[in-house]
Amino acid sequence: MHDSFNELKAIDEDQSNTVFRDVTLLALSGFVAIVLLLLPWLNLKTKQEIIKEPVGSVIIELFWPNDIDADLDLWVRGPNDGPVGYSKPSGIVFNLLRDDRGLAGDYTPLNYEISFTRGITPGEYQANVHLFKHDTSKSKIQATVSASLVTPDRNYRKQILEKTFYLNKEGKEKTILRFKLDNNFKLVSGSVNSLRKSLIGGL
Ligand SMILES: [Ca+2]
Repeated sequence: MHDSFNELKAIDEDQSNTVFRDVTLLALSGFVAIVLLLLPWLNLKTKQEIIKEPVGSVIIELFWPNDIDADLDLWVRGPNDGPVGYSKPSGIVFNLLRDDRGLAGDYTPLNYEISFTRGITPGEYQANVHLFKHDTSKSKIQATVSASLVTPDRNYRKQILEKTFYLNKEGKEKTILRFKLDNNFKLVSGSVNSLRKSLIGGL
């Protein structure tokens, strides 16, 4: 009698262990299934968070020959901001580092102006160049505007656009580059153009 009681008890324990294992496995597989189902959404959320983070800068540079004593001005405009140039060097999006006036008052031999953004905002960017003061020769000036993306903490720099053009009339303002960047800091396909739009006219 005593033995059979022990036997019954052993069977009970076996059954309850099996039930316990089954329930645990079921719960575990359910949890794994939920995690697997949620995984794409978790990834998407992370991507969206990265997109919203303003990382790096858009840099727009203007170069003209170092031996030409002419004053060219780079004027830029970022998304939802006003024009930024020598007489208004700070905006919400862009900052002009320096107004290069040719050979006058210059510590470097370079004829070079640069504007950069704090963060990369999606939307339209524009770069105009104004021949503020020509040199005495009044000959045609070849100049170049380039646009780059940089991420300083990752040592990343990539030129996305470059355009060479000519100016020869004092007071002439030219639209050199207009382009759009998307949420992933990529050029929007078909957005690059040079359709004339004054940036100094609205000042
Ligand atoms: Ca200048």
